[in-house]
Amino acid sequence: MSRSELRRLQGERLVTLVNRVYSRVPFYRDLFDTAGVKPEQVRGLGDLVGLPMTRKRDLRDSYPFGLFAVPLKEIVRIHASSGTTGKPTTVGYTRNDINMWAEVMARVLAGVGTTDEDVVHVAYGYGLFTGGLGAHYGAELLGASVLPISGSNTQRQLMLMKDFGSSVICCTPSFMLYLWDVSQELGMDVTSLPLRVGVFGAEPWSEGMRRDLEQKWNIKACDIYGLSEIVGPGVSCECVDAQSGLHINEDHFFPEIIDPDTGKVLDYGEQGELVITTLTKEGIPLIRYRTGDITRLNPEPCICGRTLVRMDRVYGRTDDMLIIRGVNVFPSQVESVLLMAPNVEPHYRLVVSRKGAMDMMDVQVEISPDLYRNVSEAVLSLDEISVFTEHDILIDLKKRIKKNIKDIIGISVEVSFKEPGSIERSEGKAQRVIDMRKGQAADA
Ligand code: DLL
Repeated sequence: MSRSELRRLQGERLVTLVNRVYSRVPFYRDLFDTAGVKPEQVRGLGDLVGLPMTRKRDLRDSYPFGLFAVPLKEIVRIHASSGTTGKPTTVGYTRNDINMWAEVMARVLAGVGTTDEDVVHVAYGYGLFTGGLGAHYGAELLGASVLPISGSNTQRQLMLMKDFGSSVICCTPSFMLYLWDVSQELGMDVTSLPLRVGVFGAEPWSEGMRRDLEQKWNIKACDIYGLSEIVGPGVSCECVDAQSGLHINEDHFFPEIIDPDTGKVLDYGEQGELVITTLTKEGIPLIRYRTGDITRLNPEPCICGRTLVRMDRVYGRTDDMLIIRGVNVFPSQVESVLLMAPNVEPHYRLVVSRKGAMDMMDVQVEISPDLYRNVSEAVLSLDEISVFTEHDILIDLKKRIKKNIKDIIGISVEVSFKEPGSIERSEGKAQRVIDMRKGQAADA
């Protein structure tokens, strides 16, 4: 579809959406009335910018079903976020919503080269989390043979991958790393598996991590993005031809980028917070929903021929952004720098604390098994630290990583090396940050 045709379609859908939510959802009626917006004033896409925005707290405040635009009778599926910080957020899907979701997921899987000849290994978690079922329905709609293995059970995953000839895998990038670790322990040569492509998302990851996964597994690694509030996975995804930006399924999810502090809409190319309007969703339509995710948009045509706007890989969430001595830092930026260094593994965590008024960050990263063997002769554990810290190779490596972080991100950090395998592996979304400042008084 040309961009002008697409714009017309988006405009028509927006007008229908605004009228529907105003007449059906008391929350939106109040929101619009308070903002002084009448639905009949919205005649096309140009009027979107005048509409009020919505946020995660609106979903929380209306827990569990307050934002639903249809009676429960028409809802055929309910998903919910984990709700680690308070009440979960609930999302309900009508049958049409499930069909739309399957369609966008089928589209993105086709975009990474999946066909009905593939065995699609779905290792995202099945359950209230949207990853598993989202990928499942899309792959099934394409006619692929779907393996609904879900997360965990790493050894079994590897066995089935080999026996069933999985050719496409869907999971978090951190789980893919974990699978690789286990394959090495088992002495498996994963590069000779039929696996061709990985569809990785649900957490931030870097270009360095992409290169690492592609090389370890001999596959193409594509980035997929989504959030449960909007639909789940399938809001956007890279195509395998370019692997350069994630095509947003704009006919269903209209993107804007705003300055997170002022709310001002930014131009294409400018970095800011992604805001999405669901143009076709029935169960729980969202208008100008602030995702909290930082990215930017690129409308240039892609070599793959798709005309859908592309977003950059998500650098991180506004609420995961660390402020270290006044500098904004996303964990994925640290990951990029770590992956440039030789002899360290992509297993890391960032421990943030406060000493007096100073924020401190300790970058804890595993060294490679080879280096570990070299420096320890495979006997001592890194806890018996002096041998290691005084080892020339490690001293040099530490200096180099610290300098790169200082040069590229602009902060001074501590770096601690950890024994291979000692940092907890993740079967879902990796937990990269331990922020101890929350419990620490400024003068502690
Ligand atoms: O993570 C949906 C999903 C499942 C996406 C499988 C991709 C693959 P939630 O649990 O609601 O939904 O978490 C959504 O995860 O706002 C982002 O902050 C983050 N996120 C998702 N995909 C990516 C990605 C699913 N590719 C939140 N890169 C979002 C960076 C991502 N962050």
